[in-house]
Amino acid sequence: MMTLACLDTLGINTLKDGDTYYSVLTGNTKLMGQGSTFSAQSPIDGVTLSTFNNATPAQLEKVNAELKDAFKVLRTIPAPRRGELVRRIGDEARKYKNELAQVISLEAGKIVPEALGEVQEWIDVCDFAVGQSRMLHGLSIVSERPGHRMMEQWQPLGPVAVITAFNFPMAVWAWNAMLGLVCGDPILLKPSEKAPLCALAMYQIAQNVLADMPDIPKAAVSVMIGDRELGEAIASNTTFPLVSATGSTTMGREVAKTVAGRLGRSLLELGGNNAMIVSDTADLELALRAIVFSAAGTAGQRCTTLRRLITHESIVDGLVERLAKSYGSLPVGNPLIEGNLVGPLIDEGSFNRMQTALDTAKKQGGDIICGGERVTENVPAGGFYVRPAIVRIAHDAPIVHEETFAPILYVLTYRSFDEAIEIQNEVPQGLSSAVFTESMREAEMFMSPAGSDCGIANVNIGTSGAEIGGAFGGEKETGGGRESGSDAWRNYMRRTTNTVNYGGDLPLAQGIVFE
Ligand code: UN1
Repeated sequence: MMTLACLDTLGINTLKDGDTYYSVLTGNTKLMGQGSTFSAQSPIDGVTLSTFNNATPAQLEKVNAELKDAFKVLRTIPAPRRGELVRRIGDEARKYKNELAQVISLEAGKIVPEALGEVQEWIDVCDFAVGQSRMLHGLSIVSERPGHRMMEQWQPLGPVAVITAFNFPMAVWAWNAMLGLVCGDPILLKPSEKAPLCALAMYQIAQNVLADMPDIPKAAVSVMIGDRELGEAIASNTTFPLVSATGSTTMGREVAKTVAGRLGRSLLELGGNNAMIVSDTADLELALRAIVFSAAGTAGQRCTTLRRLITHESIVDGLVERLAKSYGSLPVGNPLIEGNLVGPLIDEGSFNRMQTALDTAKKQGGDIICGGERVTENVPAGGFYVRPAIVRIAHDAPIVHEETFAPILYVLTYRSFDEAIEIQNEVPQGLSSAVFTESMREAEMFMSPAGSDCGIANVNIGTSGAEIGGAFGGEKETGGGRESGSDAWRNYMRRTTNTVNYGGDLPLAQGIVFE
């Protein structure tokens, strides 16, 4: 593929021996994995981009020793200095934005504007984290006892493991790592096996900066590339007080159980089944644009992708007709070619799951309005390109309650706004949601305690494309975690409550007399 030059520019090609890349990277140590060999293919054309050996649980032990040593140093470095590290990493990400985006496109199949947007999330969260590095505030609290005062401090937590998915290979690491670093935690990344070069690119950028900051331990930014066995070893290891995992609900359930078994903390961002309510009062021009980006963008492979359109029955026919027209003109093809808006699915398995979901929808009474078929003309051979699908179906058809990680939009109808909210909330997932309405009552109702039960509830914008400044994540099977903005930094710290006696007496709390 002609764009592989980005790997040279980013220095990723130095991270290999022969044709095989290193799987264990701690800044001090570069090792081949000792497990089985695997290779990662580009979803664009199926061509092999990289070959690795899986890192093993035994190798994790060695890395953990380095992470623990790194933590001892990192926790004592003033937080603004750790912010300086993140600021410089952000500068490098700015400098290599195009090359980084290319690696995302190659491995995840994103169209270039969306890949650039993902790198921008990394850059933005760096800025956010740099500011936060001077604002790791605790409270000061009045004491009930004379001559005492109380305060809270936020302390570094320890090494944090970050397990990521293929679809946001840079942004999700960055949300966790940039904040974790300013909080004083070394970060071990276990990336998706479908996007290992993205991990190497981020590692290399961070190590270039660390080379210039000798007071900061290099293992603060570490990577291990491995399979499920490595993931399990990480989840069960007490080295990591926090495991942050993004991916399927099935994976999250396993991680959560294992981490909870040792009473560690997990930060989960799992499946979504995101809905938009389109009211009969909605501005349909705005709604249409939002629907197409949210449902067909990223080929339906965002956890925030719009999957259920809950439409007022009086407007559904016209809306579906206009949507089908927009879908018909969506350029599907090579994501590296300007103008294409829908790139490939990640792999054949994903294509098969989409086909199965469409067959199931038909069996459950669904009517496929358009799309779903494989596109083979004017696309690179070896990639799995599809036309995004629109399916009219009942809101309670079982398939509608599942997340299929592909561009299928289920169109459902409602009569009363209360019913719309009930439909919105009736699925097991709870990530993102939206309403299009010009009615202030409906908008406020949607955001009220009796409204959407999701972590994200938007008005007159789509379900996907959240800014980094907000806390990102969702409820129910989405896992309950919040990452990125707002006060998500607290996940990466431990809170201490300090009570200080500056008096000459020793009064006990609650007025207890013990003498
Ligand atoms: C994901 O798909 O895992 O809100 C994250 C969005 C992006 C992040 C998606 N900022 O769509």
